[in-house]
Amino acid sequence: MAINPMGKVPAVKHGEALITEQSAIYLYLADLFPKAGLTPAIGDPLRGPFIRCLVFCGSSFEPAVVDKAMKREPAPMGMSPYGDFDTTLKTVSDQLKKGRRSAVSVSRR
Ligand SMILES: N[C@@H](CCC(=O)N[C@@H](CS)C(=O)NCC(=O)O)C(=O)O
Repeated sequence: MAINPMGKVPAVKHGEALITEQSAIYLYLADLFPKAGLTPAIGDPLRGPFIRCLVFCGSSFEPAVVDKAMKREPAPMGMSPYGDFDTTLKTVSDQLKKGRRSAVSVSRR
């Protein structure tokens, strides 16, 4: 709680900065250590798809999985941050099948 008042992990304290949210931590560390080559660099055609995947994790995948695990009805399609669980899972699954060097594409059932 002293590090993250929300009581959630992961959390990183770096100097005065508090960074929470997995995606933010990954980006922060990659930017901090650019020579490690942890992410596609700015200007790399894979940078956009990479950021999309990263943000998708927190904004869509995580809420979809938690709603499913808790057996909660998702919000109506037009109001749900992820649409529906099956589409969200298919988007991840299709990308994994394509491999790491291919750009992410939107998939619809
Ligand atoms: N959206 C957050 C999720 C953080 C989260 O839910 N962390 C869980 C572990 S996976 C946690 O700290 N649970 C302990 C608790 O809430 O007491 C992220 O991406 O980092």
